[in-house]
Amino acid sequence: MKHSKILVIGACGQVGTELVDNLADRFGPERVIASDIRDQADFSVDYIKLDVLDRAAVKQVVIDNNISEVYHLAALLSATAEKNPEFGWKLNMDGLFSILDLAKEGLLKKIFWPSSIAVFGPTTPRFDTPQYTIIEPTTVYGISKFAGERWCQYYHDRYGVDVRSIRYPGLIGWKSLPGGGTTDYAVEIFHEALKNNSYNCFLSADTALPMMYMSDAIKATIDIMQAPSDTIKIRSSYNISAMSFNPAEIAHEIKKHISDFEIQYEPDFRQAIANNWPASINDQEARDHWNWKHEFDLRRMVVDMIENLKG
Ligand code: AKB
Repeated sequence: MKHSKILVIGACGQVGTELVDNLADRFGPERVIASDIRDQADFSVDYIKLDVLDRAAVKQVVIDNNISEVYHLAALLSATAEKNPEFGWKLNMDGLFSILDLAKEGLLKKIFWPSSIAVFGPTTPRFDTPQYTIIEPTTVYGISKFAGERWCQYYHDRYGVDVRSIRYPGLIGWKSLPGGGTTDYAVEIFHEALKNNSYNCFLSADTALPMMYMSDAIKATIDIMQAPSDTIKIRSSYNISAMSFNPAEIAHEIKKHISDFEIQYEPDFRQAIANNWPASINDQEARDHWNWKHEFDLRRMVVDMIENLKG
């Protein structure tokens, strides 16, 4: 019998590039297909150009390739969506419906779709933010993620769709650059520190945000998809957490390795976005339900980032 395949949509992004390699290592490259809006991309697995808003094309790819699982990562992140709210809403919502509806039709067995800490807003408790709390997002990205969470829960409850989701914090990795997020400074800072010994940060020194090293985020993503269905008790999206730090704290940690590193602060429009997000997250439900556990804290993450970026 031919094995069904896994499709990653939005594979060229920060999470996708690492997720594809991990899925290929775990399940075999012949079982993974990467897709994105670009004409071409360099993956160790088959690549298909695909616009998630083209429903007919997505359906054809799913049928032609015997796809049973989709990781749907294509989205405009917080900073980019603020610059183009209409398209941010369209891509983030219509893209999700395109995949949820294929599962509703019975063409997909399982879906992963990421939500974000951006669902939280100024009325949410800022520290140790619980799974269940006040949720009043203020960005287009946050509103789309919160609406998406409710639709995931609805499609699960009403149509039995096996959709699984986590609220990503800021993600830090060395294999690819992020694009369009408010937490991107925590990746840029390493590149600039190694190239110029200096970084001009677009958030203020004391802006603490929840963060996670990419290897932990990939582990959480694959773990939640591999967990037995009855352990996934939340079908909107799970809080997950690893560390929390502000720009001054990460700069201090980097200085231990690059002693002449200097940081300056020049907050821009992204400061207002970060001000409304939690500083730290409580993820007890994810830990209890499907055994989520992080490995990297700030110190270990900085060592690993610098080692790998130095090459
Ligand atoms: C962003 O900054 O927009 C993202 C996120 C927290 O979802 N990294």
